[in-house]
Amino acid sequence: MSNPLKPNEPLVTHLYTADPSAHVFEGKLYVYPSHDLDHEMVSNDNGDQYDMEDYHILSLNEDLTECEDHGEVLHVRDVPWASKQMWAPDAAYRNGKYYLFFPARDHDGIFRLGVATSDSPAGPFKAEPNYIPGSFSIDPAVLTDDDGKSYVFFGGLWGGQLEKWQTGEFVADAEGPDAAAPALGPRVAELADDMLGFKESPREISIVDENGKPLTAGDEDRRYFEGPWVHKYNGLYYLSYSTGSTHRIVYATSRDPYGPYEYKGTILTPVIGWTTHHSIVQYKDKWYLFYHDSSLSGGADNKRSVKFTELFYEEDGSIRTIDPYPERS
Ligand code: FUB
Repeated sequence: MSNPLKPNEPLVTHLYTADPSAHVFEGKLYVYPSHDLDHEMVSNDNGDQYDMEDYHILSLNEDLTECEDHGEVLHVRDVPWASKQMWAPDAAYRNGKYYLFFPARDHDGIFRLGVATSDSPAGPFKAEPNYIPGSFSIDPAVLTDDDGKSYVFFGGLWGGQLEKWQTGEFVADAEGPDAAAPALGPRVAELADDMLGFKESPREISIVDENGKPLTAGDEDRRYFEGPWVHKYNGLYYLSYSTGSTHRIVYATSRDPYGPYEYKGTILTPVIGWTTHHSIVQYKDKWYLFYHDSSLSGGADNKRSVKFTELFYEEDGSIRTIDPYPERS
């Protein structure tokens, strides 16, 4: 199916899509989104309303004016370890194979990260029988660095269960740190050469202010919530993420993929709908932000649509803040 595309408009309207991870594979721009189902759910802080079951892959034509839906490429029924909630995925390429990384609840209701493989960037993907050993929480995002090493960044608060892993074990009733304490950071681990596991125990990333002080858990305008994405620009690592309860996409930079990352500012101001989730990709000589909002569904938190817009760097490497509704200003 294809639609004429305009920036800041849904890529597709025949499905609800969210959490876009955009990559250029084989010269083409692919988008790996979540697939929101068109059903009525009660919204709560546990994220029960995000009851997704499968993934579709989208790709854009050369001048980014048409979008193709490659159909269902993986369903939860074909993932032996998973029970429900196929949340934000990402994709990567290595040694002639494509890898789809995705979170889902296991049969004990605990979020884990899984991986599925394909010979084509458009799928279909076949899931590994077990989740990645040592994995937890949600929102995997993979960066393959210039030296060929691949890292997965992940983690999300509240429904994403990151608070429950502060001791290294799952503690069902654990709560987040006090407001004045350092906020929880996303996790990062180098991936094994076969991309099917971690090469090391995940490490927590520290996000600090301009004085090197860790952002606190009470600093909801800036602290990490979910949806990490790491890209490189002029040799610098840019970690961007959602602030959750304050609904922004913000970013921090570092000279080291493991951090610490220094907070820099806002990339995307709040969109319609509770969640905000994005990716950043270079295609030809331009940079793009892929994001979602709930405008097509009239504001339903669990019925979102993927959109894109151009992203600009200032001369000093900072990212210009994007208003998702420029026509309103
Ligand atoms: O789509 C389900 C969850 O909502 C994602 O995993 C989060 O990043 C948020 O967008």
